[in-house]
Amino acid sequence: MSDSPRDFPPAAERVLAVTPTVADVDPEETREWLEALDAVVHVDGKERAQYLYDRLADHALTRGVQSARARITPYRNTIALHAQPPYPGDLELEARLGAALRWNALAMVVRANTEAGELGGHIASYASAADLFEVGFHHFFKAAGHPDGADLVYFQPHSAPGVYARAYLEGFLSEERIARYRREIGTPGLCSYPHPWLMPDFWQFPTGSMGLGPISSIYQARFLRYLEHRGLASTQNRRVWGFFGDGEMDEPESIGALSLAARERLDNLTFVINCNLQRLDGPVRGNSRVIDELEALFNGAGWNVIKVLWGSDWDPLFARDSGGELLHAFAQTVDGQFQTFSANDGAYNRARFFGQNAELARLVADLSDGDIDRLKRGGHDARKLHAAYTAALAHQGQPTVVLAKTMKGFGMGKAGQGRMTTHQQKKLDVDELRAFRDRFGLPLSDADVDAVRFYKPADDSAEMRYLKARRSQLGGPLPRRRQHASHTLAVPVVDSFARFALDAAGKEMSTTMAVVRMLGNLLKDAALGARVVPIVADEARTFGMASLFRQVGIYAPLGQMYEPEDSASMLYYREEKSGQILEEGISEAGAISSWIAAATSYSTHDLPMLPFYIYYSMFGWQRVGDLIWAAADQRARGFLLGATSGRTTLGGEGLQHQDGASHLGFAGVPNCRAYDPAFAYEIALIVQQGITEMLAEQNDVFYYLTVGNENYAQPSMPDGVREGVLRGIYRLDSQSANAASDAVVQLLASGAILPQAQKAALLLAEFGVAACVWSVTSWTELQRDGIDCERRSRIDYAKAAPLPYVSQQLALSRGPIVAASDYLRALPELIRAFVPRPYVTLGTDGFGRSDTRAGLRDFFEVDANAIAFAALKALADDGAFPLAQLAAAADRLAWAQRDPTPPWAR
Ligand SMILES: Cc1ncc(C[n+]2csc(CCOP(=O)(O)OP(=O)(O)O)c2C)c(N)n1
Repeated sequence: MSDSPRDFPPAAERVLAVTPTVADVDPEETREWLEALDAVVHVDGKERAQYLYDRLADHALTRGVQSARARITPYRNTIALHAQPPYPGDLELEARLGAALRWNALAMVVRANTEAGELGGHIASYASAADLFEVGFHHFFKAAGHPDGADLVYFQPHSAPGVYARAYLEGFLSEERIARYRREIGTPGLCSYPHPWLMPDFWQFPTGSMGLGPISSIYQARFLRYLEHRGLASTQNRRVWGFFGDGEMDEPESIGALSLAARERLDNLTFVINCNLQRLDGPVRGNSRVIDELEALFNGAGWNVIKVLWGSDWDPLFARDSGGELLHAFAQTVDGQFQTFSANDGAYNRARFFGQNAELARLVADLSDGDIDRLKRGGHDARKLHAAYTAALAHQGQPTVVLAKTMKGFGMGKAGQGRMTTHQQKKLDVDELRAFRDRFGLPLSDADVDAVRFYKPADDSAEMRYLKARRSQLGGPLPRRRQHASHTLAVPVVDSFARFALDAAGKEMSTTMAVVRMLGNLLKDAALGARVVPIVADEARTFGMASLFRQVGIYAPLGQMYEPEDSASMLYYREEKSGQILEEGISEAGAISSWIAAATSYSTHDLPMLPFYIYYSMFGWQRVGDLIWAAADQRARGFLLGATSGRTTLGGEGLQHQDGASHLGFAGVPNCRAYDPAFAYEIALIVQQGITEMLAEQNDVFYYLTVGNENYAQPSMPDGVREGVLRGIYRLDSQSANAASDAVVQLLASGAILPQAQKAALLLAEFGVAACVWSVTSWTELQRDGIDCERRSRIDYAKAAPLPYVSQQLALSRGPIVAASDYLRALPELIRAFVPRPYVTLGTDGFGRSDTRAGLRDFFEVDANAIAFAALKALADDGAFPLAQLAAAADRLAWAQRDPTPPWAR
């Protein structure tokens, strides 16, 4: 089959592509039904027609007949012309500013790719989004200086050049700086996409990974409400705006929390979807209409939907179109075709769109081809957008989505408007640049254009004064990011929340129990308690947190509208408007989004909070790794608690539940301090240090702790261990360390495997081997210190090389070193370079499976027997244990008949 254009189906057949019905077997009958409806509209009016239509739809349902189109309104603007408020701005000045912004954004990308080689960047996305942003900047987005407080705006990431262009006109970014778009090393430049880590005084929200912006913004809007309902901040007049792509809406994260936004009635939230109908490779929905699909989706989720499809110059056409020909023609046009219309000129559109029948042709008979070419889509018309945003602000009880139809590469002419490849376009030739200048009436000479010079109108020009006046009216420039909270919080002493852990005296307890108890105590702290945000994803009972339900309540914006089944119980399921726990249901992505909102509250609300999100470590880690990365970019401060962690500590749950890798993932997150503590007092010290670092010192770090659900004896805190606990390693017991014997071994272990190492030490004593046990609280912190020392030794090569902390500690000991954890071997391997003597690592490589803890530890070879045997073998290799005795040891330690296939191959 040929793929030439003439093989595409004619318009009449294309109807079927967007109308999900079977073929029309009786067109005459169809026409009669449609005419009957037309007659009702004509004679009795729309209201009556609506009534009949709804009755018919209800009746149809009783016969099992459904309509897939029930949630789709006609393909025109939701706000009728007569309902459109007068435009409050100066359209002429805004157009001039818009032209300057478009030019500078384009120039930034073109220069980055001509002067500095292939740095990448996007022109076409901002070309489509410019008016969506600018109407917001001129008339809606409130900044920090506004009496209502600041709005929070999530910008479409690949439209970042437009936001930089504005900051350039506002004087925040210098010309030198914008000339360094996508060049961040050395002299300050600009990051590709919004990254708070790299531009901490500017960007607030990292949106570069598609889908994270939508879900984060929903939970941000919810967090605004949470603060309000808990009496912590007044946020009722603040708004969250999210600008996202229509292609981006395919991401599960984009749509996964839509119903939450509706359920919680987040009318402080507005999404503006840039429906330029294209994504990176091609049309978002070539064979149907993405706007219809999104309308149905958002409607179904309970949102208020406002469509902005056609610009003001279409109004007279609609007014003349008494027969509904335009809507009929739109109904027959799929997005792939709309894209082709936008890539072609007025003559083409007259022939191919308006030329479909005489009535349509008549509608544009008095327009020139140039006029037809200039007919705008709604997303490029400030008046239409203003009307939509105004309606969104006025709408109560639901979040609003504005579906704004735009053209990708708008104004790029033949160089890119509506072209399949426009997303990736980074360069324009001289003719194309000049055409762009002419299209937007920019006052640039040919020489300016040829040199792609940036353009800034004079400071005292009318448009610049307008730009500044509008922003000053709205409270100042935006985006701007607060780097530190204006106040710090008093850090509680460890005793106040963890006395029980310091003096555990051998009491059996799991580390999960310990941390939950500390959390309960911190919630009672006079200074800090109200700022603690416990977050769970439907696992509170698993982690023994049910007591917190009663203690601080579960946040529920509508309160508790039912009598809970367990109301008679002490620990009943208490939901309330001012509840403190964020119970997110089964949505790890939602829960981490809440955590991000709380963990960045010091910046977005100048209100430091202390979130603890406790979750199944496997699901939190594997599922939402990208959101954790975004949290790190955003300089989140808070605690992530990976509970039921480890591959052998979570018994029966099996392969999909057992986490053996999360610590390796966090090793790659530069501002995360990750710990695998074994004892309750270790947790107490780490939590206290975390609070100090994040809330008092205001360092942009967050803490990850793995905790387990295995009960074992918790010792009281020995003296002098604080530094070691925090830096990553300390010696637990030294009773046998100084033994005169040659057979001395060092056993390093973390978390739930530490008690196994302690048992191994006892086993080794049977063989005359002195074993010294070390608790490794953080392999990753040790490695960071090690690589830092190693690097410093190369920088200050003339000086004595600094010794990594782990090397210092182990230097005083003797014998081979055996390390074990409940994670992959790669975790203890992180420190191999800094371990002074022979080093053997044990870990849980492979798929988990269901069994008892003992069975699993035997299988993965991280139990006391395996550790003890590894120690004996290492000693034998060193000549410190007789080789001949290994066979007897293997028998004693159940090592004699191991399966030759390793666990990771089974
Ligand atoms: C998770 C993720 N996947 C892929 C990309 C690469 N990417 C960047 S922009 C883009 C297309 C965006 O299309 P759309 O959302 O429609 O925005 P438009 O530029 O058309 O306005 C893609 C695939 C990304 N940034 N994030």
